[in-house]
Amino acid sequence: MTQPTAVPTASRGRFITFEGGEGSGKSTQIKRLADRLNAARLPAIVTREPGGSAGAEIIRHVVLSGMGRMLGPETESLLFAAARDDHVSELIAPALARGTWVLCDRFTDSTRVYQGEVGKVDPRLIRAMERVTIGDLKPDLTLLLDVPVAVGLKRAAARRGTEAADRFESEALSFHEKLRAAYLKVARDEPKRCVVIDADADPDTVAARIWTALRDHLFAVAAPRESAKA
Ligand code: Z5A
Repeated sequence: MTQPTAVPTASRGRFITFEGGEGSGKSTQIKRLADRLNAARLPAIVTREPGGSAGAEIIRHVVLSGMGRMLGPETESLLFAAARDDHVSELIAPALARGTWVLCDRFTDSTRVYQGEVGKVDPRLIRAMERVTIGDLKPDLTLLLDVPVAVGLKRAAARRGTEAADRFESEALSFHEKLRAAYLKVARDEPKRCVVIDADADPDTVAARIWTALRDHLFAVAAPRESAKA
C-alpha cells in the first residue's frame, strides 16, 4: 500500500469523527480507516459515542434501552453530555495528547442533530453542554456518511435480523428523513470541518472516498492518487 507522502507534523494526534444516520456504514468504515492508518504507521484507535469509556458505557446502556426517553429530551441530552464528558477526559484527550489518532463513531454533531434539530432541545442548552464537555476539543475532520434513508434502514434491519430495534431505530421514517436533512445542514454550516461522503456504494468505494477526504483535508501534501486504492 502506498503511504501518504506527508503527514501532519504536530505531535498531537488527529481527531476524526464519523457521523450519519442509521445504517450509513460508520462502524464498517471507521475500522477500515483505522487499519489503513495503522498500516501507514499512524497509530489510531477507534471509539464510539455514547460510550467509549467505562462510565460512558454505563450511560450508553441507559439511553439505548429507552430508559432515558422517559426523562424527557433535555434530560436525555444531559445523559449524552455526561457520557461525553467522561469519554473526553478518560480516553479522547489523553490519546490525542500522546500522538494517537482518535476515530470516533458519533460525537457532538449527533447531539446537535438527534436532540437539537430533531428533538427540539433548545440550541442554547446544546451549545452550553458542548462548551462544558469538550471545550476547545473540536474534531479536525468530520466525515458525514450520507445514504438515502431507505438504504440505511434496510441495511440496519438486515444486520439486526430478528432482534428488536433500539430506542432510535424504532422511530418513524419521517424522523430518519429529518435526521438526514439536519446532518446535511450541519455540513453546510461548517464546510471546513465537515465532508459529506456519498456512502450509497460498495464498502471499497466508500473507503476510497474517505481516504481522498483525509488526503485533501488532513495531510499537508497530497498523497499520490494511487493511495486511494485501499
Ligand atoms: N445518539 C444521540 O441521540 N445523541 C448523541 O449525542 C449520540 C448518539 C452520541 C447510538 O446507536 C444511537 O445514539 C444513535 C444516535 C444516538 N442512534 N441510532 N440509531 P448505535 O451506536 O447503536 O448505532 P449507530 O451509531 O446508529 O450505528 P448504526 O446505524 O447501527 O450502524 P453504522 O455504524 O452506521 O453502520 P454499520 O454497522 O457499519 O453497517 C450497518 C450494516 O450495513 C452492516 O450489516 C454492514 O455490514 C452493512 N454495510 C455497511 N456498509 C455497507 C455498504 N457500503 N454497502 C452495503 N452494506 C453495508
